[in-house]
Order: sequence, then C-alpha cells, then structure tokens
Amino acid sequence: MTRVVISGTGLFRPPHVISNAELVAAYNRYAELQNEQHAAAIAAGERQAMVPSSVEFIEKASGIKQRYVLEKDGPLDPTRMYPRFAPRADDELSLMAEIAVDAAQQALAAAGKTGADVDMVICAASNMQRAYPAMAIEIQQAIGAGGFGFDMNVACSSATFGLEQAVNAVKSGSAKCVLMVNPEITSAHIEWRDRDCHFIFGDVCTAVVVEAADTATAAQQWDVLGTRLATKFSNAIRNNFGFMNSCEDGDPDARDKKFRQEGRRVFKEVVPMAAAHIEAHLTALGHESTDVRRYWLHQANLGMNQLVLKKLVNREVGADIAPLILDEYANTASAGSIIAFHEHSADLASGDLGVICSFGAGYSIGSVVVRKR
Ligand code: CO8
Repeated sequence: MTRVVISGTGLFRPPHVISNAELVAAYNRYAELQNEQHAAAIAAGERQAMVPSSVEFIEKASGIKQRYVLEKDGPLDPTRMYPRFAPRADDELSLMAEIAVDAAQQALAAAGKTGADVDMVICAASNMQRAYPAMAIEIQQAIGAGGFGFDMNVACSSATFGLEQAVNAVKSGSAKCVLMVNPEITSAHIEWRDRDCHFIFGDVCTAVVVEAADTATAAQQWDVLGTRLATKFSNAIRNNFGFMNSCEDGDPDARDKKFRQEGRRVFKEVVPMAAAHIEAHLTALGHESTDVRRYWLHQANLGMNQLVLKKLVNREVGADIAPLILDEYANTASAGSIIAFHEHSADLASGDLGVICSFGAGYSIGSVVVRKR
C-alpha cells in the first residue's frame, strides 16, 4: 500500500484586522440608528429595540479577540454592515482563486514542489464564489498544474474531508501530488447585523500538499496514519442561500440566506460527538488519546475545545497539547484546524503523533491522524 504524507502547508492571512472593540462600536451604532428609525414602532410595542453587543461577552463566550478580513470598511460602516468587493471581469483571477493561489504557493514551496508537480486540485470550503466553472479548475490553471480539479463543501469540515479525498487519490494511484486549498471568505456570508453571530468569523485561506512518501523531499513530513469522516443531519447550523432563491419569489436578502445557528445547542451536541469520534479513530489505529502529542482542533470556541480535550484525556490541557488560534483569527470555518497545524507543528519531534480534527455544520466531523517522520 502506498504510504502517503502531508509535505507542505500554506496560509494566506488577509491584510485587515477588526478588533472586538471596533466591531462592537460599529454594531452598536447600527443598533442605535435602527432604534431611532423605528422609534414609533418600538414605543407602540410593535417592534423590539435592538440591544447592544459587548466585547466582554464575545471574549468570555467564545475566546475570540479579533479577526482578519479582506475588506473592513464595509462591515464597520453602520449604514452598510457587509463588505464591499469590486466585481471582476471573467478574464481576471477571481478573489477566491487569488487567495487560494497565495496559500498554495507557500504550501508548494514548503513541499519543495512547483505547480507543474500537482496533478489534482481540491478546493474545499464552506461556500463557493460561483456555481461554475469549478474554483479548483481556475486554481489549477493559475498555478500551472496538470491532471484535474474539483470543488467540495462540507462546511467547517471541508478541509478534513478534502484531506481524505487527497489521501485516497494518492493511495489508489489516481493522483501523485494533490493540492487541497480552503479559501474561506466568511465575511461575505455572516450576518454582521445579528448580535448573536456578528463576532464569530474571519477570512483566511489554507493550503496542504499531499503526496506519496517516495516522492516527498520536504524537510518536514507527516505520515498520514488514517482519516475518518462522519456526518449526522442537523438544522442547528444552516444557510439557505442557493441558486433557487430567485425562483422562490421571496426576499433574497432574508435572514435565512446567511449563516445562522443555535450556538448553545451546537456546543452541547457536537462536543460529545467530536470526543467520541476522535477516541474511536485512535482506538482503531491502535492508539490511546493520551498517546497524542498534539491536537489541532477546529477553532470555533475556546470552551468547546477545552471540553473535547477534557473528555479525551481526562484532565485540563494547555496550548502545548491543543493550540488555540481563534483568539487571533476567529472561526475561519474549514481552515481553522489547518491554521493550527500550520502554525504549531514545526516544534514536534520525529515519531510524535498528532490529530487534526474539524467539527461543524452538517453536523460533520473529520479526523486525520498523523505522525511526524
Ligand atoms: N453581546 C452581548 N450579549 C450577547 C451577545 C453579544 N454579541 N450575543 C448574545 N448575547 C447574550 C444573549 O442575548 C443571551 O442573553 P440572555 O441570557 O439574557 O438570554 C446571553 O448572551 C447568552 O447567549 P447564548 O446562549 O447565545 O451564548 P453562549 O454562551 O451559548 O455563546 C456562542 C454563544 C459563542 C455562539 C457559543 O454558543 C458557541 O460558540 N457555540 C458553538 C458554535 C459552533 O461551534 N458553531 C459552529 C459554527 S461554524 C460551522 O459549522 C461552519 C459553518 C459554515 C461557515 C459559515 C461561515 C460564515
């Protein structure tokens, strides 16, 4: 059986930062303007006044301190409250492909490869910029890759599900060197006018190179010992945006056309699922959860990750066992666990065991068990 390795990762970090203080100031000004505009209806009891957001709540409830975004003036303008992206002509590189190419070039450089070595491109993310042609095919052309490419979406688990497709393609011989990218432009599909979720997400793109061990030349390589995926239908995280919206004669800007969730329910339901999933995967590979040197977990909520780890190893663990990146990046959907791996894996020693794990909408859970070569 072909041994498969992760031989490079890359990270595109957008140029703009929005701090919690800036975010809350913009939201609270928006709420004030709304309350002024609807003062009569509020006084008549026909409408509820909007309540201010708070930095203290955001940091305590989520652990998020700031987020990177591709455009910050739009979301911080209380009369707009969403980003402003200039449309691009069909013959220009699309924004999603642009950030993917940036992360891809870094991952390829780390792997000691060029685009010409790649024969499969997977674009795995929680939203695609357009229906077709596939983003992956545009990225394939932009980096000069051969072979084929396709898009896939499993929301926050897109990257781990993408890694399984990459690993299986190399094992089966349908590809030799796979580039898997996760361009997450979350700022375009969160609802910045909703106090319950306006703080949750940030923009970013990650990239991973997966290849056969016998072609890998990178200084840092990770044997993929196994991948495991699971899904269970839930409406607790949902976005009804889609190509049929304009035929449904409803409001295309209605609240259900952007991200929404029952956050507390997600927290309660997903923590036990994720812990049991990781434990079963490790057991199937002949390992125990305490054998793992590092867990690179999905980055949605600090408390959630602490609870998953407590269930797994039966004690409180620090950042050395389970690094946190959501304080700086916020929730970056599928890219979160890959950012943690990218930024916090170089210090591990040969033979160290690690787990990359995502969990989110679907529900979906994906785990990738790796060992440093
Ligand atoms: N400021 C001040 N107070 C607030 C705010 C705010 N911004 N928001 C809510 N409150 C108040 C509420 O009104 C409530 O008040 P009261 O007690 O008087 O009713 C109180 O705070 C508590 O509210 P919650 O119960 O909602 O707060 P929680 O403690 O549960 O924290 C969290 C909310 C942080 C959202 C938390 O529930 C959480 O993180 N849950 C896990 C969520 C999760 O993991 N989701 C995964 C989503 S990501 C994913 O799957 C990918 C989807 C695709 C990507 C989409 C990209 C855009």
